[in-house]
Amino acid sequence: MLPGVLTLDKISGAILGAFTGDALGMPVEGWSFQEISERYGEITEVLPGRLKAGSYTDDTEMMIGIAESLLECGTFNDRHMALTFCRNYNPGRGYGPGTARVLHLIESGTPWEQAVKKVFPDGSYGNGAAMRIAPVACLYVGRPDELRKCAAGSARLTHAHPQAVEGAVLQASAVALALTADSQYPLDQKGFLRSLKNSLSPGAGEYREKLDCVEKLLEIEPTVEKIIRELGNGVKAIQSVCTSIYSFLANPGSFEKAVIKAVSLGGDTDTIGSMTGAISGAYHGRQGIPERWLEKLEEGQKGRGYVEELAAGLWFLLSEQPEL
Ligand code: AR6
Ligand code: MG
Repeated sequence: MLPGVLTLDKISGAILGAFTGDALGMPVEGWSFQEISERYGEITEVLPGRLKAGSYTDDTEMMIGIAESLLECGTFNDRHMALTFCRNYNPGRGYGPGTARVLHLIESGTPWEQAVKKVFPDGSYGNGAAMRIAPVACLYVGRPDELRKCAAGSARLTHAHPQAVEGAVLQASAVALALTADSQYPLDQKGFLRSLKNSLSPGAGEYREKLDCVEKLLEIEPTVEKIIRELGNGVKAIQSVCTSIYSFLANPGSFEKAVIKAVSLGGDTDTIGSMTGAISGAYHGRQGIPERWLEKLEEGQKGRGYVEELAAGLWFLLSEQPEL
């Protein structure tokens, strides 16, 4: 039996929410909070930038790869998922330089276990493994051990650093928790954070500290500068996963507000927008995503319609899983 509150609308919300946040943040990736504030105030519409309005970046392209591989194999298969990332790779989407190199190495025949250590000997600590993780949360919601195994396994294909791996597990856990929370009732933010802390591995001290910081920030009305200073807005997983969790928890009543606030922090806007969108979309469902944003998302071969089909496929696969 699936948790009663879980619906196709919530699964679609997580997947399309990630896509929407990515597209909203794309035009201002790398801008500072001040630059965004001076030019736009806040980013409230899906705008053109480096790519056409509504285009997704590497975040969504890699999320599509995770969903495709899970659906094709019915479960996590490391080699298959790594090759799916390579098959989908489009450099125009703006991949992190480390991830691009790992994918080139795998494409030219290097096993992923070796490729991932050739680029950074200790592995990448970027947020590239966390940004793409929503499909794992959708498939393993309510199964924390399997969720951790799959999230960590998928992360290690390109990001071997423990901070990137733990960040991916934490982001997956946040999306899974949001999927099982009923948005008809007020969100228990403290309970949400407690569950997340309980899901951390014993070695994840830095993330524990960041989540403590999230809890303190929720008790005050911090300036944007304080949020950025304490949680970060950068490309490292440790500088962005908890920022996204905070953006959701500080704005639990509205997908729109959570994602606008996340993107307007500046820095790695597409990825922080995408991770916030996945959590908030899982909570509010597809129906919580503004229609005017959904209408702008790119169509085409692997565009919005295709991503919606992937969400429906995950929902079907989830409902076929043995009883929880
Ligand atoms: N040692 C030194 N520098 C590192 C290390 C390390 N172990 N790990 C990461 N860096 P990358 P991502 C630095 O390339 O995580 C895209 O826009 C290094 O400068 O693995 O896939 C995505 O959308 C490296 O290039 O990328 C995300 O927003 C950078 O961190 C973002 O980039 C990012 O790591 C990160 O994507
Ligand atoms: Mg990106």
